[in-house]
Amino acid sequence: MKPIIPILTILSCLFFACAKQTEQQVEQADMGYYTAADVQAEMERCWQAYRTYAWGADVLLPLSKGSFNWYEESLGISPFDAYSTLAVMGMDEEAQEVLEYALEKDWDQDIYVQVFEVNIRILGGLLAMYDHSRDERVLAKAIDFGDRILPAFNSPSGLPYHSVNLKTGATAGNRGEGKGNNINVAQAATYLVEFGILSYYAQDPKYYQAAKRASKYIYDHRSELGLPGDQVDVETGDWTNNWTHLQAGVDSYYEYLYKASVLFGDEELKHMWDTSLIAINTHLTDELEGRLYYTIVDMHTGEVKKRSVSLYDAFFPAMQALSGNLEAAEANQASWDWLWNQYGLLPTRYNYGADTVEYGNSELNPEIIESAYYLHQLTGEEKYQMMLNNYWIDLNTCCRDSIAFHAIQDVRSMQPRDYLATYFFAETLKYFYLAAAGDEPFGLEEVVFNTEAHPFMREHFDPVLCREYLGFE
Ligand code: DMJ
Repeated sequence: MKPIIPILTILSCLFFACAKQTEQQVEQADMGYYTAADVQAEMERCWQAYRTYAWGADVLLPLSKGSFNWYEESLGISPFDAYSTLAVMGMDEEAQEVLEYALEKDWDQDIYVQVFEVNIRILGGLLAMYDHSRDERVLAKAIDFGDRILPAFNSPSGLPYHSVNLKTGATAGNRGEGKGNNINVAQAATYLVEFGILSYYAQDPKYYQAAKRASKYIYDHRSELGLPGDQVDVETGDWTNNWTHLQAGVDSYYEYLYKASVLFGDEELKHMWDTSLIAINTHLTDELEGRLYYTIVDMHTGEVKKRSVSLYDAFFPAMQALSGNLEAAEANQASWDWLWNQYGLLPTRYNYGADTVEYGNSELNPEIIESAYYLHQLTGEEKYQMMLNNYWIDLNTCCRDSIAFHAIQDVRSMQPRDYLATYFFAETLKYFYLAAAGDEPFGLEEVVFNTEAHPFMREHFDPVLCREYLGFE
């Protein structure tokens, strides 16, 4: 393995510079907006709660002051998700403690884990830890983890099985839900960013090649309208559902076509994104009462199947803004903002056709905040700061408890749920913080976030070396 250029270490320290009260932040406080320091104080409080009540477990249960693990044994997901936020906020001691925890973590666990989830949270978290710390031992851990999940891609189609055993490499379908070899498109094709970064740092194309084969499979099997289905069987390679959308279950497939093209300069992915966006704009847009939605249609006919959206779909204005479609991004974000203001949080699923809440739970999700952050950065308009401030106040009103934040069972009753999702550390607090911090740790143009908001500095990826290490033309 060739040594990494030392200047990167310096750059990375600069990008993750300590939080301090800038002029901009003093101004924000004067205007009554929340500040980066407010968010950092909440990160400190919540992280302390995790350390006190759940250290080593996957998830903090803030109301019972307990913990929860996704599987029979803990994967320690919260620390992996928290590291990059601790680093961005300049919480160096806490970040170092997590780094040392990561170095001790033994992945030789005889458990089946969801490949999609551990890729974005654990591998993504480890790679961001390496991107920041340049500690070669962290890279070794990331390679070890990557090698343990790579066997998931040994299917006839090249699409990953739903789950893989971390110790043996044996694969399994989505047994919990009795869906056999069925996976959704996001589970099939959200690997380009992490596997590309791993290939780059390990100087071994095998990871990126596996990820790209999976993404290309989904793209190449798109319908005559240019749209993928939303469920696929990894053994037969056939679609098992003709519905298509950009919502939960598909979302990050699209996200990674664009983000990986930006980070690595892979033009083929850029073409895939461009053609996909045309199909999305042609067939998925739906307007009702002056609001713009991206709906659910039949992949072959374009017939609308259901006028319903999930809060996860609020990632899309960020993608539209990032890829230069500001007008559509602003219109889309306005719809999400309207929905937020109906309830004071977003419900998990809302049927805009019937104006009814389908799933009322709300889980501290980041997407609407992420999009407001992108729009604020890219337009500079104060209305996005006001929007973010509104979300910050509502979240604090509905979800803040004595030790941290918790989910909500139903936005209509605001009954609390005893759960603090790991992405709250990785994403929700980070996007709030960055939106208020301005360009202090880094500007949006300098960074690409994986879908779990783990940041990677674009300058760290040399376009010529990307071709060599990732193995694309
Ligand atoms: C996160 O784990 C990731 O952003 C994922 O892509 C889908 N959304 C959740 C949080 O809502």
